[in-house]
Amino acid sequence: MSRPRLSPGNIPAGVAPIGYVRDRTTSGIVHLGIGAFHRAHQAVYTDDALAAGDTGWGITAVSLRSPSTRDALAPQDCVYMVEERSGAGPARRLIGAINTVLVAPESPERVIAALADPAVHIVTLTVTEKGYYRDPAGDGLLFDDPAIAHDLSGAAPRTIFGYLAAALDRRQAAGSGPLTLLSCDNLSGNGDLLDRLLGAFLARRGRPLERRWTCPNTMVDRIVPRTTAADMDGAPVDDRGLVVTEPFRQWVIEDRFAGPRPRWEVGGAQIVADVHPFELAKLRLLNGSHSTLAYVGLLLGHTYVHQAVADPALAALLRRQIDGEAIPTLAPAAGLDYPAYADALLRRFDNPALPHRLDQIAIDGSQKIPQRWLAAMVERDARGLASPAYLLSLSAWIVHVGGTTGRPVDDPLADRLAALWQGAAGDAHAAAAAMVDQSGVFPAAFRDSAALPSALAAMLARLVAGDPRALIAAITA
Ligand code: CS2
Repeated sequence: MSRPRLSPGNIPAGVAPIGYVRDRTTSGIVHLGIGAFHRAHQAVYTDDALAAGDTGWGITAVSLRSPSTRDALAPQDCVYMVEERSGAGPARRLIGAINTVLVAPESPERVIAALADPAVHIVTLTVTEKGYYRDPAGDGLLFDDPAIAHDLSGAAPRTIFGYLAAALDRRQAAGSGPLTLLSCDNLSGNGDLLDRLLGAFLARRGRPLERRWTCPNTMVDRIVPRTTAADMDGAPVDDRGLVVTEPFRQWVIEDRFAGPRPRWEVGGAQIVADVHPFELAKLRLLNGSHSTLAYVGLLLGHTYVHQAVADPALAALLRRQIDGEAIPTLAPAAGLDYPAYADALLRRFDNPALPHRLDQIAIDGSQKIPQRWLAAMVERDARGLASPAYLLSLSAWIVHVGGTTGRPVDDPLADRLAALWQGAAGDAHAAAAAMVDQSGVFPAAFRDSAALPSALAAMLARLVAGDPRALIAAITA
């Protein structure tokens, strides 16, 4: 039997309602990349600001690829539930911050017009690591990528760079106010990176612009697994926009706005002078651990994060990587207690009420591991320190992308990585060397290190030759 559809007029009992009159809000933010993470993170902080009276900060959200989110949200007037899961049971809340969803490939012009609207002061982005078209090893813009080449030709945009450039052109021509471009993706120095890549795009395009934008760095954190059919079936109403998440959320934003902003701090956002230490801790401790759990956990036969962290061998490996290898790369910073942070995040991972699939985290590893593992490894190497736990994580990634586990590999470099593995014809040393030198994932400091490539080859050889559990035991002994 079909259940009633969620809408502003049909809110089930027990769901916290919207705390403001939606009809009185207007859009001051355009968000690029409306996935579950945005709906469970920035949209929630924005909802809190709207409820506090900042009514000019509704969100016009943009799907850069598929119409599915728009098709899910539009029939329910763009409201949806955020369901927080913990041992205490679910807590549900209605979010009304999103006013409309545009599907970029259907109407590029509407997206550019929204970005150019003088009432819009902020563009937030969650386009995932690969949405930045950066060379993972070197951080430059991938000019050879067909999508970037297409956008440089001046045709209707496909990438964030084409859209932002078109909007900045129009804003300059109309004398509209400056824009804050807020990257909310898990990249090191995400704002600086966006600024650099956008600058490279504009320079190559050859039509200079007066610089009327800023790109503050941000650290975003909330675990948001992909919503499943079972999640939707368990909800008290038919909500096609449902997102499930943990109670925890954190947003640290560099105080470098180009113009006005909503009071996101009423929802708990931290507006600070320097985001870097927060960002590094989050990438290396949380995301770095996630990727280890994903690749090693899948190898050991696990499906979910909460199962993987409950495996004593994997927990020991993670502790070794966190305490023995990652934390020593983090400089002391005011307000950051790394051991306490690590303990708290291991408790967050251990949340059976929020099944988080390891294969979801394993997606796009080529775009993730440079900032999650490799940067710490090369820093350690420069100090003469070995990183056996990282080397094992990396070996598990190579085995995964080699395609030998029978699992599909979802990664923009999947074909290249599989070919490198196959070219090595079962020789682990050759496979490691090919990955390091030819994948385009490893930074020069790794490739040129006297120790790292051979140490990786030796670890990969041990992993493919024997029992992974015995290898973990040897490393963590
Ligand atoms: C995860 C992140 O999928 C992944 O790669 O590591 O999405 C992680 O859940 C979030 O960054 C948590 O804030």
